[in-house]
Amino acid sequence: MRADYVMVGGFLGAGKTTALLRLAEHFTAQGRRVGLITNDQSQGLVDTSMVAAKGYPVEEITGGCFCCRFNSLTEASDRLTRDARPDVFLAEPVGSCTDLRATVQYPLRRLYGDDYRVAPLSVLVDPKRAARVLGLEQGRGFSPKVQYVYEKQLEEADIIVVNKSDLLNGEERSALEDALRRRFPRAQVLTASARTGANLSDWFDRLSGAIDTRPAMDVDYDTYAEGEALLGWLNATVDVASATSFDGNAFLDRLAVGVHTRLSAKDIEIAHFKMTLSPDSGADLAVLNLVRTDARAETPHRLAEDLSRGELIVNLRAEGDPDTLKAVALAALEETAAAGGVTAAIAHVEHFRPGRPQPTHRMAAP
Ligand SMILES: Nc1nc2c(ncn2[C@@H]2O[C@H](COP(=O)(O)OP(=O)(O)O)[C@@H](O)[C@H]2O)c(=O)[nH]1
Ligand SMILES: [Mg+2]
Repeated sequence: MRADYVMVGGFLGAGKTTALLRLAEHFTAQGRRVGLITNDQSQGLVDTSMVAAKGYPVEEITGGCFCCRFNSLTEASDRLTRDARPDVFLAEPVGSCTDLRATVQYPLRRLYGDDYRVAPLSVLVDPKRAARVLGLEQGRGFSPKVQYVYEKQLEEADIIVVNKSDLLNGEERSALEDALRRRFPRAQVLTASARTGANLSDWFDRLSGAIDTRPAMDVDYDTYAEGEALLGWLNATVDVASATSFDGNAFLDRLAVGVHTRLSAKDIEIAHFKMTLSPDSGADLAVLNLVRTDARAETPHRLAEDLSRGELIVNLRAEGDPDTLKAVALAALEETAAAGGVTAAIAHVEHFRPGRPQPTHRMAAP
């Protein structure tokens, strides 16, 4: 029996991890075994800790995207097979990556077609971000080379999923769908909400369909590399502790305000800023997300109780200099810790711009 291989792409903050967890629930309810693969340019991922907290088997591929670490992807699948024997793999590529059809989907099909049935490539979008990129709405956004990467992601999709339908009225929804269909005629377009579950069954059904075997798109790797490198990345893992117990939710909120205010003042566009705080005792997890500089922070998960010691993970991706992102995050952390009587010891921090993508394989046809 071949396992299904489902890849869910889309830009940073589109809702890939949320949607992957929905898919995992869906397949588990059908009695199937799932294995998840998260991916990032660096270690210490909020996504991995969120997926692991839900109890799903997960492998993390760090230090590069699937396309540049293709062998790590298949090795991770082999490890999952050994440990959990999944019959569905759910893989989330790095949100700043494109050309996945030529560098992952087609190579998987051609080289590992006996092991996997490769599902159509889904690309999720945040509706606000997409409306701005497509010129339907005015507002802050990314510079042209970052937008190039964004548009290339859409161009190669088998299925474009306009996510977060709960944020749209009927008119906005059809305007966005129409614009996407006009601009990307090869893609199936649908609107759903990974958060509320609305219309997800339509997406799930389409995943069992065939992939479009069109020739891979043209990509200007210089523009792609420059666009990707305009995005700064910062990851930090921090041990937080206090002699008396403290309110972890308030701590995260205050830290987010500190980072957000400073980035706004510097006119830096946030792609995705996410944090988790997990107390050392118990299995609870607080999550905070912010997906645009002019949006509000969201907290899909809160801690039920105060904590005295825990681990904070900060993942920030924004169109700005990594040194600035680090300085901003550390200043906000210091301020928040001091105000709350909390000590914050940095266990790991890294900040960088992604290097030039150099795919292991590139196949123009399936
Ligand atoms: N309103 C709304 N928010 C969503 C939905 N799906 C995801 N989000 C939020 O979007 C943010 C980014 O989600 P995440 O899954 O981490 O995105 P990723 O970077 O693409 O993996 C988080 O705050 C999610 O809670 C949705 O359907 N509706
Ligand atoms: Mg994610």
